[in-house]
Amino acid sequence: MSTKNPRVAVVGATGAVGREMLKVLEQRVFPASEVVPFASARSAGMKVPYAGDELSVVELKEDSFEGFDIALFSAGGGTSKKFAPLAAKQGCVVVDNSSAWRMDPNIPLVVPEVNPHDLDWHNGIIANPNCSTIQMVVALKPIHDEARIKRIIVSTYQAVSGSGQKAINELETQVSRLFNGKNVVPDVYPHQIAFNCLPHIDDFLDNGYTKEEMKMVNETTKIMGDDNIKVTATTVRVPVFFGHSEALNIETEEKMSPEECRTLLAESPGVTIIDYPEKKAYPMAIDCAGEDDVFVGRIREDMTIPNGLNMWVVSDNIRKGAALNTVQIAETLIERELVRVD
Ligand code: 25A
Ligand code: L14
Repeated sequence: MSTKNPRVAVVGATGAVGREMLKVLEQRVFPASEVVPFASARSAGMKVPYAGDELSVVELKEDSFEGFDIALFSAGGGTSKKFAPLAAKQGCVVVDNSSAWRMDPNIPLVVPEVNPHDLDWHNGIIANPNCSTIQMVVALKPIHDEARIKRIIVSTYQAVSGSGQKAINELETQVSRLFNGKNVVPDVYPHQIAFNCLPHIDDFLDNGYTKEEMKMVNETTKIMGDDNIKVTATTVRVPVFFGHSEALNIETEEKMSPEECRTLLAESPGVTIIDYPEKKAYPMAIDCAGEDDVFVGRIREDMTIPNGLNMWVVSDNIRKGAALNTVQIAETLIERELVRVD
């Protein structure tokens, strides 16, 4: 085994995110000595593309991680709960894309542009945050460092790819059936998603919020390392295939002008500014799909409070929101020589 050229397991490799993980590993020339795709028994033997080749999917079993250094998981919370501790026990560091471990105080929750130092205290499992949270904190961390964010009000416009390949197929099928005058029967979502907006992502909780909304509230303070930031969220599913969009309203301790904010974000890692109203230029999901950065535009003053800003933030939820961030965490682990389970 080598920590510079790790053997990598991709768990959930047939899913929308798993396939993108393989693509990102290839595109970034990740220094793996070997990459092996795992999924459930029903996908064993299926071929998935990687590095100009086709890899054969292997059924995930309890002893699968023997001889692996890093495992990238995206197979749902249940799979992560069961298999991530087994992997860590077998000496394989897990970067997990599910919500299973994110709020565990013994598990770092990491966005490499924001809190890479939290990787230093990992115990074999590292959690990759929720997609909507990732793009928000990449845009807001530089502002928080300069002006101290007190409160965030966020409304999201989330693509169907967040709920996996089945949901991508569902939107496609519904659009096509409706155009052909046929009825639609919702399956993944509780209601028709074609030509509609659903203010409902993940399950409802007793407090009236959805789990997705509470992920944005709780994960943000953990990643930013500041419990004083107040977050309130409304998360909405829209009929878009790839790319989550977010309207952010923030209140800061210190004043920051829209111009200062643009200049600051333009030089921040992982952020691209598209903010030219005179040219009708702003970030849009259709342009951001397939890109790596978090795109920010429509930066303007909130004129109802002394220190407030509004902005529009878009990113590819399957890339920066999931697969890319996971691979960046693995790259940072290698850089910092942290591919070790003690
Ligand atoms: O909300 P969470 O918990 O944080 O989860 C986030 C993501 O996890 C997945 C889902 O992604 C979601 O977006 N997920 C969540 N809950 C799940 C659940 N209860 C769940 N997945 C399964 N069960 P997804 O749908 O894009 O990817 C799911 C991947 O996880 C693999 N998997 C599931 N159970 C597993 C497991 N892997 C190992 N062990 C287990 N016990 C799953 O593999 C998939 O890779 P699979 O064998 O179940 O294959 C699913 C079949 O779907 C088809 N398919 C999928 N993607 C594509 C595709 N076909 C064509 N193109 C594609 N891109 C194939 O037919 C495949 O066989
Ligand atoms: O917690 O359906 O990472 O868009 C992210 C995608 C939960 C579901 C998570 C979706 C998931 C969400």
